[in-house]
Amino acid sequence: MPDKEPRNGVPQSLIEWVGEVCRLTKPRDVVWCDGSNEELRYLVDGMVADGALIKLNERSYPNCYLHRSDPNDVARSEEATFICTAERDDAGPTNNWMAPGEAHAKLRGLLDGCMAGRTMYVIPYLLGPVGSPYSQAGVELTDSPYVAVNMEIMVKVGAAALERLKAGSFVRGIHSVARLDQGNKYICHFPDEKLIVSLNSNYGGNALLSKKCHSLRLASVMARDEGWLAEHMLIIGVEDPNGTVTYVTGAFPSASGKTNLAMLKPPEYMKGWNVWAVSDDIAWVHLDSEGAFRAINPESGFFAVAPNTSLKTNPRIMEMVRRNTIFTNVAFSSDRTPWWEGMGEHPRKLWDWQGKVWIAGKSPGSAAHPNSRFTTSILQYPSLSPEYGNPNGVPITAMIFGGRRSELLPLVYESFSWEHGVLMGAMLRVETTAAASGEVGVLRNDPMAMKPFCGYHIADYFNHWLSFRSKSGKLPKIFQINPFRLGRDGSFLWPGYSHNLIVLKWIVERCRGKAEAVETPIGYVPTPASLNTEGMNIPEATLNELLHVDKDAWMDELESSRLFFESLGEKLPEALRLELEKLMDRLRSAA
Ligand code: GTP
Ligand code: SPV
Ligand code: MN
Repeated sequence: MPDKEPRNGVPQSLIEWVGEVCRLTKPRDVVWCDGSNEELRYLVDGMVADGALIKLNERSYPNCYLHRSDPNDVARSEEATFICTAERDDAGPTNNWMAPGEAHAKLRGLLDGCMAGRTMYVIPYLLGPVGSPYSQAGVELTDSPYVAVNMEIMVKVGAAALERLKAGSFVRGIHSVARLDQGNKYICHFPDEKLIVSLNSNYGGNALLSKKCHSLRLASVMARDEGWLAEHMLIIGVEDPNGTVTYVTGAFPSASGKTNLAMLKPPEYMKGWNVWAVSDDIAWVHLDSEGAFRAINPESGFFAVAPNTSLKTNPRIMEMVRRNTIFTNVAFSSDRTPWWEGMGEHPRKLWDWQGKVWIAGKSPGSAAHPNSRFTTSILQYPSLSPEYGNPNGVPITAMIFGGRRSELLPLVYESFSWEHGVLMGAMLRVETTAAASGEVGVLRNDPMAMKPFCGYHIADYFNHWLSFRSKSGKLPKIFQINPFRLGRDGSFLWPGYSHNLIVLKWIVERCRGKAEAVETPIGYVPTPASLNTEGMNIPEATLNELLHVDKDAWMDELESSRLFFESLGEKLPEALRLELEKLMDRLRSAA
């Protein structure tokens, strides 16, 4: 049985706040989570008993469960996400804004009695390695046992968190499933109060408040004020055959390949190389005393996309999710083996993500939801970096921007300078995915893959990035990659997944002053020979197409970036405007 009372040593400030929220939301009882295995067992068993989780096949998927969310609650809801700052301009043109007074009034009405008849879980959590100067504490109060069990996998719940929050301030999160009323869905952030309130959703980033809400939206504001970066980035260590490990971060928008790159299994033809995962989604990047970039992963688990994960595309993920995993919105077969599109063979008959019978070739739509996901502890990942728990983080040599782009962007290229790299990130324009509600495949500006996650004015954020020029003597090199180019027949030109290690190798070698490149107007593009594609059998013409710089198409792209920058108003840094002009000039003189 979990604790119904706070244990000795829980700070008074937390006890008082929990009391305050209880008086407002009126739960039937309160559970103080300690993050123990027994507690997780108890919560999971309770959810199986009441049908919120379905136990999967114990032989093939031991201790694995399926959760089906409400069909209207299957992705992040950007339209319901608000930054609540005193001035509208502090949230900037890429965020929804609400005045704090108005937001509090509205939320108070909705919170009143919203947990009646339910249990409220108090979840103290630590983000980042134990003992790290960069770690942070938070507490989420939620009436969702689904959120509680996911949080116990995603972050460090319990003693380590209480220890940290005794020592200082902490982020407060209030979450209620309420009545899943779509018209009253709000995910509100109050940076000045370090407070998050999320109502009427039970899905992923809307409800697991440690993830995008704390680690990115609120943390990005703290990072601006304190001189560091909170980014939507994976962190990996790329090991070469000599055993040297180079640490790299990568910012790609939602459902655009972060988890798969972080968990890449080297192809047969790259003996001696390996990729070690530190993070698959979020990086907190601080400067050390020498001015070098050091990155930690605030999270302790994965909440990652299921579709297209298979033994072929990513055997390491497949191995990892075969035990102790919670699946959300996948399909399963009659023996309760999970299935999703792109996994491979399946029986003719399945139960789809809503629990309806699904017959291959007959039933409409997909069996698994396109944004179906799995939640697994990072400690279960077979190629977890030994540096994952290093309180000082890992030293970053290169930063990559990327995204889903069926045309234009080459497979990989390198920026000329820090400022040019910041421009690359700021210009990121990519196709939307099923990770957020709304249309899929629409091109939109998603600077640094942070459009939905930057908690303040995006032009100030660009300025913050530029400011590292003078703060650091060891700036990482900046690259852009795009494994999603399509050919005329609509199929991917680049096989991606494990083969992306060829691209990582080029990046690592560029950082060491090796690997050849041609100087083009947009940056350094690999020579075909420098990519070492011998092992993978790619036609020469395809490789040339993947590396081609279409100057006219780039001029159109720059025009669209110019308009986007203009829409940001006066705060746009002059240095960025200049970089864009320089890029235009280079393209013009090359044409
Ligand atoms: P979030 O967790 O939403 O932030 O997504 P993510 O950026 O971690 O993306 P993820 O690695 O989960 O990939 C999203 C989808 O793209 C999955 O269906 C992957 O199988 C697919 N994908 C990932 N990498 C590649 C690649 O190199 N090529 C192709 N064609 N598809 C890929
Ligand atoms: C994303 O959308 O970028 C995700 C999934 O990683 S969620 O946790 O829902 O934000
Ligand atoms: Mn991911």
